[in-house]
Amino acid sequence: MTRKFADTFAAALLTFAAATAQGQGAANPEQPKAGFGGPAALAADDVRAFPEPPAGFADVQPGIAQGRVEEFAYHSDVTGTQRRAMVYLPAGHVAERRYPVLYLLHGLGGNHHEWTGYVRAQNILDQLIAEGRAVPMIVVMPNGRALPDDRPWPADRKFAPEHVAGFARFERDLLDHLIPAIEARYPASGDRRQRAIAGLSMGGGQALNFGLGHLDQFAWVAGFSSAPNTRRPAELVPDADAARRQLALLYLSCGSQDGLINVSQGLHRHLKQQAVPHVWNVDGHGHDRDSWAGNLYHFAQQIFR
Ligand code: FER
Repeated sequence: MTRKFADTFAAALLTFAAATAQGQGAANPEQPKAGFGGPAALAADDVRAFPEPPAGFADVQPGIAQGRVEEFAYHSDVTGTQRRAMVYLPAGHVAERRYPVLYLLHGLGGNHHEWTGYVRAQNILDQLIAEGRAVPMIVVMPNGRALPDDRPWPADRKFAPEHVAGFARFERDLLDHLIPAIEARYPASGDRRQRAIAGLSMGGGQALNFGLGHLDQFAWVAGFSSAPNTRRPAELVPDADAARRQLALLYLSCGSQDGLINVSQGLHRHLKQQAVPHVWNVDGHGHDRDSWAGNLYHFAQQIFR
């Protein structure tokens, strides 16, 4: 049983409860199980865009230069507190160059340690950069819960509106406080073409909401297994022409075993209908690190080129 199993089950129940409240799905009590445990309802184009990464891609590999992961603190007027983010600095980085920056956001139960601790993002990046398959980049992994107390909330209050609202409040924290602080402290480029945003689950919804909502700030956007905090497709992409013009890459992924796949499917179908180019990768995983590590592996190779 994965660490995320209980979370996803709760999520599936919540999604079901919401659907039931809207009068959809009420006739079929089997629906949440069908959506969660077994394969979700897949369309013909809900398929893998890439093969599985090679074995060991998220492990420490002997003989490969390692980047440094350090804690960064900044003040936020949104929360009125000192906030923390983890920052990955690629091996061999020099102060004289400006590096592109990927903002990488965690899920509802996580914090600023989730990408390094659970997914092992630093090992994935070390290998890709060492092999020349990814551009050397700075990766900022913030705490996306913009609340005065930003520790993960207990399981029984995880879906409380005040908790979920903290993830929406992170939009101004990111744009007004974190990004300027990162660019003042690190050799980070301030160019939108050199700035990406991606996240998993709740963080996937944030990345889509904030990235597509601020195309002047982000050229590369990815949602992995995005949660129901994702804005509705028509609201996310009000101007398909602007999205086509300004996005260097829009990347959506989800596991075929993930009960939240309907969120990503809805956006994918809308983008397809609006002819907005995007990557759509449906892998064989669930709501877990296998999917997130694999999609970071593929996304990181495509950005900042
Ligand atoms: C929901 C189901 C899942 C939801 C959020 C999640 C805001 C997030 C899950 C995660 O981040 O792992 O209904 O509503």
